[in-house]
Amino acid sequence: MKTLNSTPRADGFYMPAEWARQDQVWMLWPERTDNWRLGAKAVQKAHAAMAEAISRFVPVSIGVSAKQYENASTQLAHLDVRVVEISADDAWVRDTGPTFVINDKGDVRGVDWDFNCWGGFNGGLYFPWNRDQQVAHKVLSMEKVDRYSTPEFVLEGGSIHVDGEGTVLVTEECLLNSNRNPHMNREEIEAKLRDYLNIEQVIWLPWGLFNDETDGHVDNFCCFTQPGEVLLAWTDDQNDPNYSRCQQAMAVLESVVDAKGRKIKVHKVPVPGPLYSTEEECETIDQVADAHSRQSGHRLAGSYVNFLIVNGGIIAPKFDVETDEEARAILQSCFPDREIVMIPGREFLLGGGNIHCLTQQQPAG
Ligand code: KQY
Repeated sequence: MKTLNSTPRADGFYMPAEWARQDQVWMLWPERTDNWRLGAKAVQKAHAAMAEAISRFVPVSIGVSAKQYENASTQLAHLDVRVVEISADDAWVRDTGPTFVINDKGDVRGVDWDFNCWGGFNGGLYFPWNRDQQVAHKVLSMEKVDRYSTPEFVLEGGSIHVDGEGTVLVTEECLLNSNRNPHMNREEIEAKLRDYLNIEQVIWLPWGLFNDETDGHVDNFCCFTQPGEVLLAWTDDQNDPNYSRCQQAMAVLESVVDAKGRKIKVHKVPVPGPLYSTEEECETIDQVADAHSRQSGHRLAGSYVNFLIVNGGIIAPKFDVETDEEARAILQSCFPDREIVMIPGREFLLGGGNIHCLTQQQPAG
């Protein structure tokens, strides 16, 4: 693996859409007891279920710390997944893993963004995060995939969604937040996205979902379902703090065109709930000074948009609420040729994200 001094754009590489053919999907095994309840045992079970669902469609590699290697290998033994030793500070490989880019010859490379734990010392979620910062490098090295790196530019994979045809969706709440790249303005950030994703058009939604602890990652709010079409989390309840966020996103989406000059068709999917954390769920999470504290009664940023597209399938969260079946039908209508597999998503949500945040697709070469 080489670290390259150029950019994907200069070299003819671009980030493909998530629906492009995939070689594998990466995950990381969760173990932080100050983020996951019950000593992380409940979420480890949920991870095994997620690995099982994904591995029906595409090979899965799971990074595990040395400490958890034996436990994870045992819990995953019945599955056809690869367990490799990668230490990380938590399991959010969407944000700590590489963003893969491809060219027209079928070569694959990876972008290793700078990572500051969703805000560093200005709202970041835990300290330290040095192992997280090494994840992308380790994955690329293991795969012998050449690496671009942006030591001067902080970005998380969950804060971008591309259509593979020149357009990226982001939120101002996250990318313009003073806790990411305070030395850069909107134009300078757009220039980085152009150089490293090889896109032409940035669609800036003002906000992500209410109470999203990543400062409004787009992957929990709005995503492309095909070029020119997006799925947007939606509420008609004017008393829901998401109401104005949805309205503002819609106003932007109705007024822009994408890189190919297309108007955007918007599919709405209901925000589940409202969902709140319970006392029982929070009481077994370790309380430590260096990690974001989790209190009961907190409005959770639950979203059906936080799903993963895999070869032939969609792996989406369900929350045991009445909107689950409506969400399934909407996903099926957006992806008529893919099997919709819904798995329980509450355990992931309690840790601050969901299926998309916990996975990273590696496109086929
Ligand atoms: O939205 C994501 N891509 C990641 C969520 C991270 C939450 C950390 N607790």
